[in-house]
Amino acid sequence: MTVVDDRPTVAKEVGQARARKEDQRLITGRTKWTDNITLNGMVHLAMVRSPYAHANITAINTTEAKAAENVLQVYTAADLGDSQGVLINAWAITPDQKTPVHLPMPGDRVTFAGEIVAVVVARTAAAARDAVQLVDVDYEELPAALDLRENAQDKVLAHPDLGTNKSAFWKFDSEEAGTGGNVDAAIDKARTEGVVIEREYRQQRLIPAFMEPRSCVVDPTGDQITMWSATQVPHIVRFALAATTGVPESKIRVIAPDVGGGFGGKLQVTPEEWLVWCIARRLGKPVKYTETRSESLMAAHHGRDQWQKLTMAATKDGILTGLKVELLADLGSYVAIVGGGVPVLGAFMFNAIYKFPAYQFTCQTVFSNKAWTDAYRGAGRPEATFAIERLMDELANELGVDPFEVREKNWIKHEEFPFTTVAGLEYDSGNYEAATARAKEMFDYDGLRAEQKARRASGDSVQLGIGVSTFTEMCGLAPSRVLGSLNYGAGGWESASVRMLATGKVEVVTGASAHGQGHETAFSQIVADRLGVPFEDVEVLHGDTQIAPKGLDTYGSRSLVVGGEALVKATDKVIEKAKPVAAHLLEASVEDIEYSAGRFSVKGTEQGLSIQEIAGAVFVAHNLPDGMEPTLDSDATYDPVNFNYPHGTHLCAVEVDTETGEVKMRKYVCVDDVGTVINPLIVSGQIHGGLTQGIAQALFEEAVYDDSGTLVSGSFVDYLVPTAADMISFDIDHHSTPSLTNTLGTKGVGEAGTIASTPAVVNAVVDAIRQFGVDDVQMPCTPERVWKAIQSGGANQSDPTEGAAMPHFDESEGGAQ
Ligand code: MCN
Repeated sequence: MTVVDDRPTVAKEVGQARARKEDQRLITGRTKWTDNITLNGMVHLAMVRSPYAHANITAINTTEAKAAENVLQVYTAADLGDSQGVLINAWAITPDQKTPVHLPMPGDRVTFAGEIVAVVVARTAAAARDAVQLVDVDYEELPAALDLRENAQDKVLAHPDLGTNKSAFWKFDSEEAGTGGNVDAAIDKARTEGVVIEREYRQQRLIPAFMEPRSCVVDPTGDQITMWSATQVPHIVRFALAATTGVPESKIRVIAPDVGGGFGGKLQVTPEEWLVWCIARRLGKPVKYTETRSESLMAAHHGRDQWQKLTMAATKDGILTGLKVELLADLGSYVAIVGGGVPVLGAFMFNAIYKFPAYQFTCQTVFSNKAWTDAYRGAGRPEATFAIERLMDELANELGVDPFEVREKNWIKHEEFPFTTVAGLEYDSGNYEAATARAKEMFDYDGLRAEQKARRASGDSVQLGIGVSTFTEMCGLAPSRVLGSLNYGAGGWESASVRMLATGKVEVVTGASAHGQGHETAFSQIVADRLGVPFEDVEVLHGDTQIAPKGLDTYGSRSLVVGGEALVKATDKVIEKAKPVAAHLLEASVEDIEYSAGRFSVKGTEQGLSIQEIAGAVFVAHNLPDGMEPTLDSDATYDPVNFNYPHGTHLCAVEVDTETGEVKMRKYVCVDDVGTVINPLIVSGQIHGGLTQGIAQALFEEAVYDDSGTLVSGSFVDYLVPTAADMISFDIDHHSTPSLTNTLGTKGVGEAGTIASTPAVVNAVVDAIRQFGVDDVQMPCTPERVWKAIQSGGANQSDPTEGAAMPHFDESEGGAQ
């Protein structure tokens, strides 16, 4: 664990609720989204996509489409051959993971409805789209693998040539890892002497549903090939293009202009980007493609989609003794860039804030004929948090105690930090007691429990439910060494540059790539404080591999804790560089120079110079110390020593109409610990957005395929992204225990709200109707599901969908690690 720097800074900016610099242009639309980019001679692409989930392509007739007005060309896989590129998988979770070759456009067989089979090139986007209808594709339909639990038993094969749907089997066992005891022994003991809670939960498939559809422009006509893309990961896109095509990185410029949201859904190097790149180079012209909303929903990657089998052991007093997790995770039809690793991220979070003495996690990843899955806000951690927080409520119910009682008995006490968990992580700081006390007070926990009791007693048709979630998460991806030990194909560092300009203004370059998070504002606040310059004088540049050549982009709530720390280090180097100049100009020795809040002064005197004065002196270079280079800029690349662990207590009250099954949110309170808050306005915004997405999983959203593998929730009419009208006003507060692993003491916030809120809401729904014998309602808790659960007295609640029971797996089934 590293140590907090003690450099004196005067925090004028950090902690201020500054309105976001970037919002003026974002909110008024005075910016260039990728789709607004128009270049001379630019042509447009539209994709012909498979209507079938699984089919052989027997013939493609492009004659009519090619003859259509304004159509220039139609390409199939046969036309493009190897030049179409190949999608990369950057995370083989086991050495023998089955990873089918993933072409942007397969020539022989389609494996999900929405896969690209041909590309139309036309003078206008409208002409390209119209001509898509004229491409005649003959398919021979094949049986489609659509049920996760059946797929795990190879009933129908998603890729018949693989001979199995099983991609990889991954295991963590505390006894083997030396972090805890034997889980089976703990469960056996609890069966005779204690309590065992066994449940199966389903994490429905979700769609990231970012506001700006994916869009890409490639211009091959300059000295470099320039790609503009609505992506979260310009550096990773550049790497993938360079690594697989042989075009040097210096000849590829990837620009992520303002990007309208991603939520993990834009961390892919996509088939569409590949095809735009390939066709632009082939034609020697700029090419643009922007997807429609339906294409976005069907063909951008999806998230979640797991079955979880959980066995939790405890003593009769409610002390946890063991946890066993068996997961099935649907990969969709390919292993996406980090798709196989998403459930593995969850492996470290099922134990959450609790002191389990024994733990085992196994995961089988499984192919299907659906869109491929990958990171969606939280990536593995919301699934784990949901499971454990639901189980804790079930344990409390079994023991007849308040849900907080079992949590308090088992959580890590604040004086026990740093704490090494049974999953092998070292939590550096936290205070679950304080966050909980504050949340209960804000919620009026006792008052609402009394109301609940009264409503139950009176038999009110509208019942009150109270849900708790005392979550933590690991974020700030991540220490490269740890990622390496998990076989992740990249590092976890981040890079920054700080340049003091002659004018006294500051240019900051970050390798993070914001797509809605407000980095320009928060990063300006950090640098303004450290350099003692006005906030307005700091400009943050990002999202362009030419301007920011080094970076690993934005995901995993890493930008502040990793990128922000790189920024701190680069800023400190600038200060160190300025010190000898100050000493020289003030005719003092370097040892006598003190720095505080933008001013260098001679100890014990009034003499001093501001950093802007020094920047001016360095620029003119008339009077510098011998050998001093005349620049006041610096770079830093930072690799963290640990993840960081935000946590919080979330409390939700819902009203359930027992006659209609309708669930209404009544109150939502959360107290989060994200360490030092740089910008409270941004943090609140992140939590509000995060909560909305987590609540959406609990109550509204689900990607539904029909029996033939067609996505029926293929528009925003069917895929229910909540609007502001569906939400209530959230009451949020912070309790801060600074992280010990970075200078600023910060912890990430980008995913916290999503991770915490889903179980809080479902716990509340179950709490409201438990009196009818219900102990689970499958997500999303629609009125129909809630009503049916009440009517059936809880029968079949865990599994209202048809399909096989969840099978058991072990090492022998899927391959070794
Ligand atoms: N912040 C702060 N104080 C803290 C923690 C964070 O002021 N203690 C600020 C940061 O400076 C940054 C913002 O909060 O401006 C989010 O920071 P961080 O937690 O580092 O997350 P990232 O910037 O790395 O963003 C990624 C994260 C993820 S993983 C998803 S998914 C997500 C999210 O951010 N997708 C988003 N928030 C989103 N917000 C928008 N508008 N759009 C998305 O697609």
